[in-house]
Parts: sequence; structure tokens; C-alpha cells
Amino acid sequence: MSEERVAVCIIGAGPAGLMLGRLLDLAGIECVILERQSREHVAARIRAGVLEHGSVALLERAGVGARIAREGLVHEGIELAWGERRLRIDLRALTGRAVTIYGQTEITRDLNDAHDAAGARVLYECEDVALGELEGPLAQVSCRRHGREETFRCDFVAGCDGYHGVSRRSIPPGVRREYERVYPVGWLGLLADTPPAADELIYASHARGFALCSMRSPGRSRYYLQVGLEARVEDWPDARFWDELRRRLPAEVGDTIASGPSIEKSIAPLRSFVAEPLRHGRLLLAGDAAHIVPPTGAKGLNLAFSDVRELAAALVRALKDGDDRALEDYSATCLARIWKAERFSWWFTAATHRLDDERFGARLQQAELEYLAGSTAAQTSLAENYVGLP
Ligand code: RFL
Ligand code: PHB
Repeated sequence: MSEERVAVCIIGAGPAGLMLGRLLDLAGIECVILERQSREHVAARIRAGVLEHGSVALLERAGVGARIAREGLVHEGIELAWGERRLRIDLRALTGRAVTIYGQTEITRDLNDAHDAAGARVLYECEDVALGELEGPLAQVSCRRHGREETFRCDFVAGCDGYHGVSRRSIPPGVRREYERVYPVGWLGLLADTPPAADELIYASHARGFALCSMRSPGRSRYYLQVGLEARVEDWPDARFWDELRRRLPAEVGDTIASGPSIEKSIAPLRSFVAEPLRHGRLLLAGDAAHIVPPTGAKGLNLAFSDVRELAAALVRALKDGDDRALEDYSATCLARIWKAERFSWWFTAATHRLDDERFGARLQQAELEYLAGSTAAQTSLAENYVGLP
């Protein structure tokens, strides 16, 4: 049994926790990161791919901007497709901004390398992490690691432990309000070392369900198919995936798709979720621990980074200047952005996925896409949300 005092105890070493740790470290604030999984497990999770300008800028500020500047793919537009129609949304022309394609696996690696170089404390394989005394003069976080009980006493706990973590559940039910929408579908993702279908991402709406053509590099593609909640990865051998993908894309795209063996395949259910408030006493939630968006808008990681940017600044003010005002505003400041991202992610999902068998809904969807095709105002609205609201 050991007991230790730190300023900030961060739960979770996903992008939110690792980034917060970097920003605090650079500000000279002592922190420790406790992660349930092994480092290898966290590093192997294939997830986000699209970064807003603000997220790229935050990587730079955290001292890990060099590789994304070299290897990130800057995309100035995205494509929507339905039937044989293709519509390019010119992000640059409509907003002056672009997005960067760079995998979450690479972000995790860059942040971990920076933590290693700085000698930061990122503790993996922490079991039974438990939070206590959140409303007392010092919070307490305990866990078991390699058979040893460890306790941390801290000024603040940052709950960056994702949707399934313990932090959010440490807020009493009477204080916590949760808002949720569950969709009757999931995304089946496939990663392959094949050249991408096109130069830009293609979001395809089809009677058989949504499909997305994305990428990680000029030689590595990432594709997604809308599937039912009963779908299992074993039911989707590669050949079935490639066949289904081709059927959901305009023929001129489908006919040129280069297929190949998958490197990874996984299914994620779609969900919209927000927990309010983001603060309870000495606990502050950030990232997926507080909110989930369906991946259609590519907002999850970007939202996690904007939470953490606010949180780092607020913690620095509280711990260095004794000024708690930014911490008091933290929840409301973040929730304003979170709900806008929830709205956009819900809208983009509803406009492109088959969510029920209703014929009326299918016709509305078609009208939505045709309205977009004919209206610069509608395209600007999509574009400004996609590149990230200020
Ligand atoms: P994470 O990444 O879930 O990390 C949380 C960490 O906490 C650990 N943990 C615990 N540690 C200690 N004790 C406990 N009791 C713990 N419980 C959990 C976990 O092991 C984990 O390491 O949350 P974080 O850091 O908030 O990051 C959020 C992002 O990962 C997520 O929002 C994005 O991946 C969402 N997302 C996308 N976001 C984008 O911005 N752009 C995209 O293009 C994009 N594409 C996607 C996505 C998510 C997807 N899936 C699989 C859900 C595509 C997909 C398919
Ligand atoms: C991805 O490349 O993983 C990706 C791209 C765009 C999205 C979601 C995921 O909207």
C-alpha cells in the first residue's frame, strides 16, 4: 500500500487523458495518468481519422506537431453520394478551412512518445480504479497495480476514461443528468493496405445502408458500412464486405475500388449521449466520459480535444493563480460546443443512414440531399460544422 500526493490525477490514457497530461506537464503542474488497459491495447484501437484545424493546433501546442505536419493529409473537401449522384462539399471555398486526415493510433503514439521523453508518469494496467472524497479538501483515487494497492491524494481528478469508465458513475445520480439517443445500427469498419477509393472522403447514402470511404495514407484505406445491431464481425468475411461496399457506392467509384486482405475489422454501435454537468466538486469530466456522438460527423476526438484545451487552461489558473473562475465555467463553456456537435452529428447521421423501414423517411432524406445539392447556404452550414465551429 502506498499513498502519494499529486496536483491532478488523470483517469484514462486515451487521447483526452494523454493530451491533458501533456498540457499540464508543459505548464509545470504535477500529474499522474492511470489507465486500465495495457499500453499495447490502447495503441492498437483503430478509431478516429479526421482532425479539425483546432485539434491540429493543439497537437502543435503540446509539442507533438511535427509528424502530423509531415504525414497528415490535408483535405479541402468531402464528397456526398446517393444513387449515382456525387456532390463535392468544398470545405476550403465555403469556410476558408480544411481538415487533416491522421489516425488516432498515430496521435496516441506521438503523445506517448512525448510523455516518455519528458519522463511523465503514465501508469498502465491499473485495476479497480475508484474515486472518493470528491467534495472534500482533497480527492482520493485508489487502484491496484501489479498486485499493489496505490492511493493518490489530489487537488483535482480529470475523468478522461471514456464512455465505459468509472469517473462519470462517481457523480451521484441525483446530481448527474443524462441525455441519450440510441440508433438501431452500427458501423462495421475495415482497414486495408490498398489505395483509397478517391482523393477525398465519400459519405454514401444508399437504400441498402450508409457507406463511408476514408483513408489513413495514400496506401492505406479505411471503409465503413452501416450494419444492423445483430451483426457480428465473423459474419463479414472480407469478400462479403467488399461486395457490399461496391453495391452502396456510385458505379464509377464502386468499379474502381481496390480490395485486399483486411488488417482490422470491428463493429461500433451508434450512440448520442451527454452527461451534465461536467464538474462535480474536484472531479472534471472530459471527452467520451461525458459525451458520445455517432461517428458520422467525425466529432468525437475533436470534442475531446476542445474539452481538454479548456480544462488545462482552467486547471492552470486554479492551481497557479488560485483563481477558480474558469473551473466554475468549465462545464457550461464545454456544453455549449458539445450540444452543437451533438446536433450536427445527429443531423448528418439521419441524412445519410437508413434508420427505419419508413418510406416517408427515405423520401425526406432524398429531399435533404437534393436541397444540399442546390443550396450554397445548406452546403456552408454542413461545411462550417464539419471543419469545426470556432
Ligand atoms: P477513449 O479513447 O475511450 O479513452 C478512454 C481511456 O480510458 C480507459 N479507461 C479506464 N482507465 C482507468 N480506469 C478505468 N475504470 C477505465 N475505464 C476506461 C480506456 O481503456 C481508454 O484508454 O476516450 P477519449 O480519450 O475521451 O477519446 C475519445 C475518442 O477516442 C473518440 O471520441 C473518437 O475515437 C471518436 N471517433 C472519431 N472522432 C473524431 O473526432 N473523428 C473521427 O473521424 C472519428 N471516427 C470515432 C471514429 C470513433 C469510432 N468508434 C470505434 C467508436 C470512428 C469510430 C469507428
Ligand atoms: C475514419 O477515417 O475513421 C473516419 C472518417 C470520417 C468519419 C468517421 C471516421 O466521419
